[in-house]
Amino acid sequence: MKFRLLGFEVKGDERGYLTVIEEDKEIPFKIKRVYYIYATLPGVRRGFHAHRCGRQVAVCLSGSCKFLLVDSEARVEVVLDRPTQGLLLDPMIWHEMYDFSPDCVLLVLADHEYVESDYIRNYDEFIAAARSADPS
Ligand code: T46
Repeated sequence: MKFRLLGFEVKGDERGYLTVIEEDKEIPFKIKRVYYIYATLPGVRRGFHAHRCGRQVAVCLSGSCKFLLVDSEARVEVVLDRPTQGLLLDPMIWHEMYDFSPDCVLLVLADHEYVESDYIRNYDEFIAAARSADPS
């Protein structure tokens, strides 16, 4: 599956911690857009799509949440619960986010502008497209 967990360095001293993420360094692309998801209500499940071309890195800055990731060959659950870890999502990974803690702040860095045509929101269409791209 085309996801990867990225580890970010912790710079700490007696005042606390600082982590830095830069494009083409810790983030393996140029950052075109930043958004964040927060104050998610209990029981909410979001996402339910794959991106055709866009790449993203999700970082849980506070609290925790889970991702369900699906591609043509596997379904994986990933927990994000620390600001020093990023979930790299390559194109054509179906993702759903859930179990947001009340304090969850989920930062997402994207290599693309927001365009609806980059989304596949129908699961059957996604599975058919993923299987035809990777028939093995
Ligand atoms: C993704 C997951 C992790 C915009 O106007 N601009 C934007 O850049 C974004 C991301 C969203 N919006 C609008 C579109 C909707 O009216 O904000 C509203 C909520 O977006 P959406 O329902 O797509 O949110 P999620 O949580 O289902 O998905 C988001 C991203 O859209 C998606 O790309 O990978 O987070």
